Amino acid sequence: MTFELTEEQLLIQVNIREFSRQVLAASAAERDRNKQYPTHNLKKMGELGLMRMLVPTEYGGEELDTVSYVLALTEVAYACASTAVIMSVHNSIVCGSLALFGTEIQKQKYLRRLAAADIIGSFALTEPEAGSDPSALKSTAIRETDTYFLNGTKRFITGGATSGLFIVLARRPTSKGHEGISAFLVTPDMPGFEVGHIEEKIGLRASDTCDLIFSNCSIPAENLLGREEEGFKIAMAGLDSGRIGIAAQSLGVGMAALDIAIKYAKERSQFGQPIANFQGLRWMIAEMATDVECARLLVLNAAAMKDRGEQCSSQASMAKLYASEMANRVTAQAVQIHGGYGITKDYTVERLYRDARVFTIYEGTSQIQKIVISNEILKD
Ligand code: COS
Repeated sequence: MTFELTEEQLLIQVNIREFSRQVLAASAAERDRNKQYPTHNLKKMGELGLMRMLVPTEYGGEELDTVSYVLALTEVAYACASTAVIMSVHNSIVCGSLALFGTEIQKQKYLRRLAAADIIGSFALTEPEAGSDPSALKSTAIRETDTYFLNGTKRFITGGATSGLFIVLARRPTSKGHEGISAFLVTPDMPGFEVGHIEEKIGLRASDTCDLIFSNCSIPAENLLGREEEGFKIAMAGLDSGRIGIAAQSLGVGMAALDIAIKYAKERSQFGQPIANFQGLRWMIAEMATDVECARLLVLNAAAMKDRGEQCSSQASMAKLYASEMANRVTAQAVQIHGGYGITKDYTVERLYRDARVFTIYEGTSQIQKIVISNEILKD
């Protein structure tokens, strides 16, 4: 399987590579240390069009293809994984779901602002007792005339304390399972919205992860996204796109770890010669490069299928499964190649290793991806 990129796609890749390595990479270590949200960099990314890549031009977007998008997202992740997850959720799930399911009024009101990066979008599905099984969510939405009243707690919400728009999933009180779940567009100024506990995390420390608490939060009825009780499918479709995004993020981190490990192996001498001369390390580097290349092909394949309008849930899950596991293997090997230095804050691989850890967990664990893939393969 080879991929021939168009001139436009190559140009996007080169330009975003230059921007990411010059601008985003420069402050990534400091932001990781200080848990500092990349407000400034997101503004610059907005100016470059990175926060509206998939939005139709009629709402101020770039209307680019998914392949271009994953190329750009990979470059951003190469430089800063925290920034990449914000870019991924905003573009893949939030802008994508609004473009697909939003009303004209919702698109004019919210999609335009998201496209301009005036506000960043977040996705609020997970709850304390509904992670891998989102059909167990307990948050409720009750309609009274023109208002929905939302009650419940969302957990592990990327951008919970910083985003300006949330897609929130909640259910009709008496409903069970996939039934009765609806999606809502919620802004932090709506009465009854509160940011709860902010997590102290191992990695992706420059992107906040929070509880959101809804106490009779009043949402105008016009902020229902899609049809009533269509929420589970909206969330699943959003996650199909989201998983391609997280796969691209994982690829970027894996590529960075590989490049840094190669450079170090050539510079570091032991036994009177560069450690890159030793077969033990050469084979490790060969395996890491092969791993990265496999992930790259799966990511591009899933993105290209999406661009062709093909059903790609399974390929999105394959890309996410493989790339996220790859990022964990490759960052661990990069730390190993660095020896003792690899576990110190002075070396970038230490941050990459920590950042990669969540990739096999969020937007569906590796085990969930295997359910999606096997269900597709084994269906009648
Ligand atoms: N796109 C659109 N609709 C989808 C879909 C998709 N990718 N996947 C499932 N659906 C629909 C099904 O067609 C089905 O609809 P009908 O009832 O009309 O037939 C409905 O959703 C239920 O599907 P299914 O029975 O497959 O749901 P399950 O509860 O068995 O769950 C998994 C399926 C495990 C795949 C799902 O729960 C999942 O993705 N879990 C992980 C959630 C996750 O990623 N959490 C992380 C938090 S988000 S950061």
